[in-house]
Amino acid sequence: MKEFLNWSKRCVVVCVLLVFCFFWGSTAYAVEILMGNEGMLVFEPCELTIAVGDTVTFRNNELPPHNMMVADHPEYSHSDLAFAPGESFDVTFDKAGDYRFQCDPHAGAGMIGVIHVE
Ligand SMILES: [Cu+2]
Repeated sequence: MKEFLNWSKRCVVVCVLLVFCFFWGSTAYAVEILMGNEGMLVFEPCELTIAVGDTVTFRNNELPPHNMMVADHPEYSHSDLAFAPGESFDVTFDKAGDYRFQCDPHAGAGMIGVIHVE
């Protein structure tokens, strides 16, 4: 009997995890890209793949000011420079494509990235 209870408890845990994973996987998820990281003028991560409709949060981390300009896509760009630590802005990508972006003040230092929207 005790063994049966243990087994049924495990079953409940597995079921809860499965339900959790199902809902987690089905919601549009939010991703964060840090601007400036570990003393480097970089986007971290500088490449990622998201689904159509997903929102990316760009957050000031180190060495501001930063902005985020998407080549040929002013509608996704954020030209205003973020100065304050932790300052952030959200960009929702509602069309599939590969979007190359850069931080205008630091593009020459390699602060560039690409987002693949599938
Ligand atoms: Cu920058």
